[in-house]
Order: sequence, then structure tokens, then C-alpha cells
Amino acid sequence: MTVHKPFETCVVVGLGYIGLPTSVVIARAGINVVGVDINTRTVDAVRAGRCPIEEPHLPEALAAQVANGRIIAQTMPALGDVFIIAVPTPFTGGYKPDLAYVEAATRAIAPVLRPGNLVIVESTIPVGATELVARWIEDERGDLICPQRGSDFEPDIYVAHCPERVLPGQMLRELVENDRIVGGLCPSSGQRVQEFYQQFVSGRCHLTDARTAELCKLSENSFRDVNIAFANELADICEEFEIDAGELIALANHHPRVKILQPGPGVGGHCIAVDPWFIVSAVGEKARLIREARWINSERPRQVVRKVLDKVAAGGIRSIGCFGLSYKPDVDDLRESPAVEVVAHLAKELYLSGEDIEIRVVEPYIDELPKELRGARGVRLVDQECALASDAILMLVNHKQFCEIPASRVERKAVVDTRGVWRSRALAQRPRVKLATLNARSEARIAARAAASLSP
Ligand code: SAJ
Repeated sequence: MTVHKPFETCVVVGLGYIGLPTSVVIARAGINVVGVDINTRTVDAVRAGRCPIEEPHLPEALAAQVANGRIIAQTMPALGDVFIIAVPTPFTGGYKPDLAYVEAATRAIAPVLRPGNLVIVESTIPVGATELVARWIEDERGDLICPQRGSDFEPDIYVAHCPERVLPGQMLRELVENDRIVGGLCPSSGQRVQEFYQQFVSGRCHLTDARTAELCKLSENSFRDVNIAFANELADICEEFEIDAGELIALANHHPRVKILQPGPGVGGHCIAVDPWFIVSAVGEKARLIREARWINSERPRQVVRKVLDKVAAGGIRSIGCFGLSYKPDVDDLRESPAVEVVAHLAKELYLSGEDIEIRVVEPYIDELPKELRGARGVRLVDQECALASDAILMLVNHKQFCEIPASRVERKAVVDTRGVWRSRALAQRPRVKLATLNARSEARIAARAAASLSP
């Protein structure tokens, strides 16, 4: 039986939204971490104990681990026992995954790898990419034997995919408590990587093969995307029937086996709006439902803009207060945010139609407008009170502080509430059944009763 040495040093490549909190959790378990990033500003910040990203409790936790020397940061990989790749995997123009960062990170660590090392890909990757990582290592290092898919020989380097599954805003807790999927390129890679995660994860570490782990991660995010698309479609259906979608979904969710998500202005962030394409681009027609859901959700921002323009067309609107820009509530992250897309598109449409309407944006998590909105005509970043004083209100992100705004503050205004924050207002204003929808007999009865009650 091979006796392995303990995990003393872990090299984390990519000090971003996943790499940084992961480094902290590993360091807290007593393992030394060498954080590697090509961005010198990020490296300088971490060295100084400053956290370059917004995440609850991360700044203090990072500062503590840097101060006690457990985490160091540099631009070049160092020797270690475990190598974690946590770099972005965006998609190219044709919705195909772009593995350039994963490849560059793999080739960068190859020169320092030694027999017995673990190489773990945490980045979200398309099916088959862990196999490519093994090939890239062998390309660079003819002296090392990597596993092949399902191989049963003992490799020099253990290679596995262990997708991150944490929710931004809850990272430090979820990194420890969530179950993990460990997809080994061969069984011994899986076992070795499972032993590593068990050092700092209290959730269960489920063993599988690399391809299953890759598709598992993509399926989790696609499941959520499809469910949100269903909620968005339901919201449209509810509008048709003059029903409040929030009430409907809350009631349906009382069924023990129903869990519908919430409609909104679209799906943002760089996971759920991206990952389903990794499946669609690989299997085409076999992923019809996943693709359709993606279209439904990506159409959403334009739909919101059309609703606002309808209100504008009704007249009397000189200013629109837009509430929120982040991709979801209570975070500062504006990446792939549907709210930003809505405001940018709205500004463009108003400009094209020659309307001179001020767009007042309130976003408590930022100090300046993102580049997509800088220079957009009529768009200003304002405080909450100024936005509330607008003629029309567009609720885009249900930040806690926005949810505290009483419905009475917006009562007399034109409101487009994409998050159901003022649901009670919507319910109060829900039109009674229109006479036009009653049948002729009912109309006649109502008229007869009215006539009777008027007669002396
Ligand atoms: N959204 C809705 N309605 C909902 C829930 C979300 O419109 O009912 C929108 C949000 O406003 C946001 C987007 O969807 O724009 C995504 O937000 P999210 O909270 O659903 O997910 P993310 O992108 O922050 O994190 C997801 C998580 N995946 C799942 O919950 C299956 C997280 O666990 C993953 O680690 C992360 O993607 C990732 O990195 O892949």
C-alpha cells in the first residue's frame, strides 16, 4: 500500500471569487496556502492582508490568515502537495466554453509538479475537460504519468474535478458545510482528492468519475436556470389572467413536492447564465429544454424595458427611479447583471425615441456607475430618497433596504416591480373582474339589480 505524506502546502491558482475564500478555509485547517494570480494588483492586495472582493466575513478571515503566515500570495506557482485551479471559464462568441485560462494555469503549474501531487480543477468546465488537463500536464512534463479516464494504474499525478458549489454571500460557511462532488480521472485520484477535502469540509465528499462531476455541476446550475425560466413564464401567464405571480407561487410551494423559484428581470452572475451553454454547445438538440430556458431568461431584460416604455407612453413621466444594479440582492457584484442590462437598454430606447427623461439609479453597493452606464444619456447615480422622488419606479434588485420601503411611498406612481417587493400593493390594486369578462347573463342581472336599487 502506498503511504502518502500529509498535505502541508496547497497552491491555489486564481485568487478570485472562489480561490480566495477557498484559500482561507484551507489555511484555517492548518494547511499552508500559496495563492497565485497573474494580476499583480490582486497579489499586492492579498499580501497586504486586503481583500479585493466583497464577501461577508472574508476580509477579516483573510487578514488573519495572511497575518499568521498561513497564506502567502505571488504571481508564480511554487512547489506544493496539492494544486487547485480556480480560474474563470467564460464562453466565446458562439456560446462555446473558453478553456484558455484553465489551460494557461495548468501549463503554468506543470514545471513545479512532483510525483504524488494532486491537481484539482474547481473551475466550472465542460464535460471531458479534466481529461484535457491531464494531457496538458503530460505535454509539458514528459517525465510524469497522469491518469487516463478510468485507468487503474497508480499515476504520478492525481487529477480530479471537484466543482465549487458555494453561493456568493454565504461562501465561508458553504465552503465548509456543503457536500462536495469529487470526480477522479481514475479511482485512486478520486480517493486521494477526497482525503484532501475531508481535511476542511464537514459536508460529505461524494466520489465519482471526472465526467460525472463535470456534468453534475453544469446540471445543478441548469436546474436552477430552468426553474427560474419556469417562474418567469408563470409570471407572464399570471399577467394574462390578472393574477399576482408572487401569491400564486407562494401558494403552489405549500405543496410538499413543489418548489418554484421567483420571477425577476433575468438571470445574472457568471454561473447560471453561462453554464447551461456548456451543455447546449456540446449536445445541441438533446438539450432543447435547457436551451429554451436560457432564451426565456435572457429575453427578460428586454421585456422589462418594454413594460417601462408602455408606462412612459401613457404620459406624465419625466424621471424614472431604478432600484438596484447588482445581479442579485445584497451583493456588490454587477457581473452579467440583468439590472445593468435593463438600465442600459432603457437609456438607449429613451434616447432613440427623443424622450428627455432622467434615469435615477440607486445602488447602495457602488460609488460610481459601471462602465456600461457611464456616459449613457440621462443616467445618474443618486441616493434612495432622490430615486423615490421620481415619477416612475423600476424595482430591479430586492436588496434588504429596498424591501423596507413601504408600498405607501410608491402608491401614486407608475411602478414596474420585477421582484414582487410591493406585492401587497399589487394585490390591493388588482383589478376586480372586469365587466367585459362577465357573460351576458351576469351583465343583465347586475344592470337589473342596479336599476332596482335606484328606483324610489
Ligand atoms: N434568480 C431569480 N429567481 C430566483 C433565484 C435567482 O431570478 O428565484 C436570479 C438572481 O437574481 C440572479 C441569478 O438568478 O440574477 C443567479 O442567482 P443565484 O442566487 O441563483 O445563483 P448564483 O449565480 O449566485 O450562484 C449559483 C449557485 N448555484 C445553484 O444554486 C445551483 C451556487 O451554488 C453556485 O456555486 C454558483 O452558481 C456557481 O459558482 O456556479
